[in-house]
Amino acid sequence: MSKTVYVLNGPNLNLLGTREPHIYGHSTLADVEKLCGATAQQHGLTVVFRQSNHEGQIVDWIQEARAEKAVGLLLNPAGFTTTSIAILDALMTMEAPVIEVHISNIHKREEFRHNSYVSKVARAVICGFGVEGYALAIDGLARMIDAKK
Ligand code: DHK
Repeated sequence: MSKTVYVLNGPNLNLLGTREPHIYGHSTLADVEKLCGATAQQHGLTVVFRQSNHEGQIVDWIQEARAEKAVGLLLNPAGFTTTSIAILDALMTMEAPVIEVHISNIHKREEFRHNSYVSKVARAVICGFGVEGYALAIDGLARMIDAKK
């Protein structure tokens, strides 16, 4: 059985570390990848970690996660959170749990960030913990899939 977790990151997250650090912190995306890898390893899981600024690319990777029978999918949809029906439709095809991650607390921010399409299909949502949210999401996912055994 696959033990792979896909961690997908949307637009502008390639700029982590230099992008509005008062909101998103000082860790880079490479730091987040390391954090995810180390956290997943504690649970005997491996991570496929990707980032794209392009909506269709993210849809392709969600389809890949499904085809590869990933045990879970973490998605920080970033700017596509409140706009992308295509990403929502792709997520609706996933049988494995989808966890929505945001670095910042989107509900404390501008109203246009609040209405997430991804939340309509996500099994769980983590926001406001900074990049630590990725590690918390992997821990939570590991418990979720363990409980099913
Ligand atoms: C990241 C973004 O790029 C924004 O578009 C979202 C999210 C918030 C985050 O907190 O990780 O509104």
